[in-house]
Amino acid sequence: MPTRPLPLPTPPCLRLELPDADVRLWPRAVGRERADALFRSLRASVDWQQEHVVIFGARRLVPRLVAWHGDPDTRYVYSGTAHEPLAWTAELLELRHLAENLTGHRYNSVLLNLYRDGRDGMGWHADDEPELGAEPAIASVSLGATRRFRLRHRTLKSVTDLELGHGSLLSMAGPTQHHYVHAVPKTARPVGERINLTFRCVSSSALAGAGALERG
Ligand SMILES: O=C(O)CCC(=O)C(=O)O
Repeated sequence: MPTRPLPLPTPPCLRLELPDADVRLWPRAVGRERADALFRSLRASVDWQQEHVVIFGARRLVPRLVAWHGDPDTRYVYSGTAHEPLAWTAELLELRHLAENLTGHRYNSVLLNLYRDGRDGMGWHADDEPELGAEPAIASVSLGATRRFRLRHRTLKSVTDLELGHGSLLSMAGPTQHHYVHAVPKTARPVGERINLTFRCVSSSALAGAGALERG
């Protein structure tokens, strides 16, 4: 009698008890060895770019390196320039598949951030650009050094801190982006490199006037 392959075990998921939010965390979505290999490969193969923003006329470097990949119609406009997506690679498709399977949402693009050390970070913002739709679903995969991720309720001002470790997946969906902002603070602690990938679903008909990368 033919045997069926056993279903792969689903990694454990924590649902955060937060008002006005749908936030779930899979601390070990990617196994250790695969996460090590993905980190090494993405670090070496991605075309990491140092972007800048102009704030009150002053040109400032964004404190991290970035790359934008996705379907051909998922271009982003920021800093006055339309950024065409780079093509999906095997590793990015593998992670997108994992993110879609675990979260139940579909993604057509991914923003990659490389935090070189504790001097790199991301300021408070929400992923609420119009092209992400009414209730944006974001799946955020972390590889490399553990960094603190802060979520702050816009009106209650309550702050929740998560430590996003190697191979973790954080899902933010439903009303989360309307009610919360989030940040990855810089740190004086010695900390190694970290790659974060935020999978998104960008509407092909809308272009952002100020996109996700214009963040301090
Ligand atoms: O690096 C992270 O964990 C967060 C990234 C993020 O907030 C973003 O790409 O909008």
